[in-house]
Amino acid sequence: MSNVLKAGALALAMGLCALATTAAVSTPAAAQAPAGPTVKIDNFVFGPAAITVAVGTTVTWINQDDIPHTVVADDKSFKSKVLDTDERFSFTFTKPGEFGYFCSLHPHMVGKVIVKAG
Ligand SMILES: [Cu+2]
Repeated sequence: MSNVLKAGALALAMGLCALATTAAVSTPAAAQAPAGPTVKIDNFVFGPAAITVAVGTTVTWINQDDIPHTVVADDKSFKSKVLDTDERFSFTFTKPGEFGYFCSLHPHMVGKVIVKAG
């Protein structure tokens, strides 16, 4: 449980960092930093490839690549539209477990969200 809390605090700190960083850049897409943890998509890679969150956490994927990608759960429990550069997809994980996902345009791109009970 303390690891989850630490992860939450780290994500919050990272979010504040991102907010401070993007504040100077007045692009509309960067104007609103997501509240929860983020997974960045860049150079055909989900980063971090695996993320651990508490039940109830909303994870936001941000496509920072210059080509389109998607975020699709292995079990199809979530599925984004095609995300162009700087577009985002968010999903709230309400059940514990390990949720693998991939990019349907480039199926070799895979990641995982590990959801821990609170
Ligand atoms: Cu892709």
